[in-house]
Amino acid sequence: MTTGFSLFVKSLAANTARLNSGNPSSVGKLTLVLGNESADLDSMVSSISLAYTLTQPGEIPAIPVINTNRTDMALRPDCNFLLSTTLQTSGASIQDLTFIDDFDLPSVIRHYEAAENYVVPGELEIWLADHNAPASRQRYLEPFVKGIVDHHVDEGRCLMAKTRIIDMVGSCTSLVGEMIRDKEEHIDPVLAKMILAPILLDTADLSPAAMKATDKDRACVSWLFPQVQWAEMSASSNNKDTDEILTLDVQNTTELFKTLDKLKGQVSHLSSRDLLRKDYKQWQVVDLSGSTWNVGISSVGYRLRKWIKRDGQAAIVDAVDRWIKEQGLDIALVMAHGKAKDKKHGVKVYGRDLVVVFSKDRKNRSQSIADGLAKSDLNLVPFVGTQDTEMIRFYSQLKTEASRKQVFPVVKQVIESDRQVNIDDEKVQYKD
Ligand SMILES: [Mn+2]
Repeated sequence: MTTGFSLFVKSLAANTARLNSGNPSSVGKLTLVLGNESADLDSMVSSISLAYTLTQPGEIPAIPVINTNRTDMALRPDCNFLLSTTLQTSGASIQDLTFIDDFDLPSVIRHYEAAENYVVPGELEIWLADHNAPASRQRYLEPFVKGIVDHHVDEGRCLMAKTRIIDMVGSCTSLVGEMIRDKEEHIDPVLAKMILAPILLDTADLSPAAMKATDKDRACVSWLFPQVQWAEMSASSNNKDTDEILTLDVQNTTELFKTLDKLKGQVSHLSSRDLLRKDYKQWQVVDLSGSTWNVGISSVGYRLRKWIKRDGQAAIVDAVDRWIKEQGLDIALVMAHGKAKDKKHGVKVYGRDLVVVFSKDRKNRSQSIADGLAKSDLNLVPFVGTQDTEMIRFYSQLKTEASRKQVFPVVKQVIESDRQVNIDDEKVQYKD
């Protein structure tokens, strides 16, 4: 059966060449659907499925853009596996996808900027999936953003976008799923499995304990479930040996979740640098003195205690320092999270650690920023067994449900309300 989805998937292979053709507008309207720069499964599937549903029959297909370098796919075995398997079933491959380093995005944009006066307005449309403001390195996209579908705190940008769907559900893919469902109740079974996957991964299989799933996520899963082709229960499926064979031929949502979660959790072989860049986002925040801070947050699925045991505190700090230099950061936050054995009860419990590292240039601000973070509702307590310095703080984050989605707004608020205090100001205060 050839469905709209398999036609769309087969069209992916032509996209990169079109963007590199030197004149992308010669074939008419260009719609780019960008995921966010952390490029997790939610982001990738959101941009692919949103590009699919934005494409009208008979029109030139919208182009999903994976907002990370092509080689970085190796750091994301869960994405690699789900996408290669589903795309293959539809007669395509992961090679056919367009990654951010496959073409020169600024030059494509310049082409439309130059043409704006004599090309019909709306010839270039940018859609943001899984983020609501372009990444700090992609700010120049802002005038072209026509649509947003996202589940992060609204950063209040791109207010001219004609579509702004921002709803803090568990998975952005649930919002795209809702849009697809409005147009077509019955979808291709491969698409159903593709969009079900990130919803399960982001909500821990809709687990109430994880407190991530909302009614919209649950509704989307209920809609998708009967449309997925599940594997038949068979005698061999209980055979332990088959556990080692990686397959999407699963019988239910729990098996699908476990397969992907296991892949996503395979990080212990990664170097400190790869751990820092695997799931990374960067922003710009302006403080009360009018100074701009480059803020980088790495989400690391590896607990700090284990990491220190493996590499040592000094090597980790060194890797973060190098990362700060490489990315030009003022402050780097490393959110280490995952299950670890609870010493008291001997059972594995989910927890979070936070490392905050300042650049040398911001040394004089580290105390007030750290104080601001300590006063926040993240419930930070000093990490036991590490040495803090003026530029580095280690914490246990007791508010474990706060992921980067909640932590960034806190950091932003703390920096925005902080300012450079010089010695003269302090003298004035003493006089009072
Ligand atoms: Mn997301």
